[in-house]
Amino acid sequence: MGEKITVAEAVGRTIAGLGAAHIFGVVGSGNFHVTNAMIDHGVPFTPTRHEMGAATMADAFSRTSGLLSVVSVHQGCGLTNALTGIAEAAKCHTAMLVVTGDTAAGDITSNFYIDQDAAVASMGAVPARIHSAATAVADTAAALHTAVHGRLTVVLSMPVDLQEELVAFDDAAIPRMPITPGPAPAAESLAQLVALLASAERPVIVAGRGAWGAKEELRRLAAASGALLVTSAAGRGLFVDDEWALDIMGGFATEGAADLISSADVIVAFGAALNKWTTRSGALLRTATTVQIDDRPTAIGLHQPVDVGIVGDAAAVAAAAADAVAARMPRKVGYRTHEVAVRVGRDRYWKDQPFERRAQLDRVDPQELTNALDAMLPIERIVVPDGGNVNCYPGAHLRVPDERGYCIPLSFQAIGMGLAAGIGAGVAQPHRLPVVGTGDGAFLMSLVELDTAVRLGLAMVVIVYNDDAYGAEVNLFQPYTDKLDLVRFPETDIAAIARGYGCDGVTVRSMDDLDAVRAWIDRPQDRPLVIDAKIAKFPSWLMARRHTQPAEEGEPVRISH
Ligand SMILES: Cc1ncc(C[n+]2csc(CCOP(=O)(O)OP(=O)(O)O)c2C)c(N)n1
Ligand SMILES: [Mg+2]
Repeated sequence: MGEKITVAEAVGRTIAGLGAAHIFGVVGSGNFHVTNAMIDHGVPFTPTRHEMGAATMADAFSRTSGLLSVVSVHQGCGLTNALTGIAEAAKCHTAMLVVTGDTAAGDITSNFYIDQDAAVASMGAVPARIHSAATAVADTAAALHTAVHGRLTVVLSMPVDLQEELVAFDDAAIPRMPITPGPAPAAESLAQLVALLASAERPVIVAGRGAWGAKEELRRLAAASGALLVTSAAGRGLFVDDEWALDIMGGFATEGAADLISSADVIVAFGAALNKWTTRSGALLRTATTVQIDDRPTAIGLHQPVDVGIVGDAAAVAAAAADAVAARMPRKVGYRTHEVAVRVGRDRYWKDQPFERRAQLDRVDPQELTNALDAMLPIERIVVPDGGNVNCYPGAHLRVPDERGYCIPLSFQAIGMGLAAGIGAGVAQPHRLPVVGTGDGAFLMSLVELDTAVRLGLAMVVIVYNDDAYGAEVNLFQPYTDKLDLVRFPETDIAAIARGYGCDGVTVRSMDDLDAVRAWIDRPQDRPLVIDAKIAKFPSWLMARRHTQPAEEGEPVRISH
């Protein structure tokens, strides 16, 4: 039978018993008891200053650790504050469980009342709820299993009246769900893949986040096929130690890397969505025969039509194909010629690309600044880019140690997620230095979580590319109008604000000012360093490229960023 405890406690103990790794949250009356129950049963808790920060930290924690994170928020307004972070996690298929209070069924007069299930569903997350005291443990276990096994963001609503009811609880009776193996690939489509790779002259294999578990199998397949390796932004870092790998495919690729990819005759994507960013709106795939492997049937062809779609596990498909290609074509050269080796060496990283330095009076060139920081900061880092004009500098120039050393919280393209994502990723990997690259607009939108980082004693570096503006908007609209006051701001002393929070703060107006950063790195670190980098004001190479490249035929010019 087991002891009698409240539903709130039973929910918390079930979540703890099923192995949740960390909770991030803001506690109110509706989630007080459940959060305490999880903590009491061994799940570490990080109190954040805003629910959006909690959701974003949890998302980044899960992405970079592969473990289940929990977000704990108050009902109604606590949940709505978290919605942007929940949408981001849902779009990125993060296994994350949000626990939240809810008003008692039918109590629409409560100030906290909203239709939580509808709100959550419209974010792309899965609504779940505690239906009764008798089903509380089963409801919780089902929600958690849906999150973990479906790689989904699930929101578990707990009506406040039910939370107080008593239920018999027994740890040993928590339902557990075995992991079921993924679908076996169809023999026919596997044979098509093998035939294509065996005859390809310039094959490229691209891995997304869905292929993280298939690193060695993919390297073997690429070696057997004479293929170059590359990742999507979400999968970045997987092949850092492979000499035949480019860094990132898509908007963040160097021009030389993009040239090598778009010259491929066969492109095979494993666990990558092939969205418009990865493919440069399809331009990188134009001449290749394309194959997409994903364990979700719905992912195949979702963003880009492909020639062959294979539903299957990335590692299993790669291993089977590697053996078959090697047997059919021993010692195949493919794309791995001496000339291509030289090009890969030259064009793999942005730090090696020539550029025109554009420093302005008391303002540094953002590319020169980023390359210098890339060389200066320890490679045991987690790079987290925010959005905006400047996002390509941290996003593409800062190198990463491996796939867990990069977290790009831009699936919803919301600015202001970088700082919290850096904190969540840092909590997941305490041996690594989070390095967040953000604009002044995104930073000032979200800086309240500096308090959380300081409280945690977290060593991290926040590079604020400060142009006193929503630079993306300035650059986007400047060609058409001079009404730009609404996206420009007076100078803000971000280093002083950061010091006020208890961080170290450095203002950079010239490259010589980076000496202070060097000194910070050399000291023992127990708090964030915020670099207020006053940067020269011009469109980044990423924005400039979008301005200069003609829209694809038939494609309307889009103003969305
Ligand atoms: C939450 C959210 N609000 C607004 C936008 C639209 N937006 C995109 S970039 C940007 C400006 C960002 O400014 P900043 O962080 O300073 O970076 P910059 O563009 O100046 O480099 C805005 C407002 C968005 N993407 N997300
Ligand atoms: Mg700005």
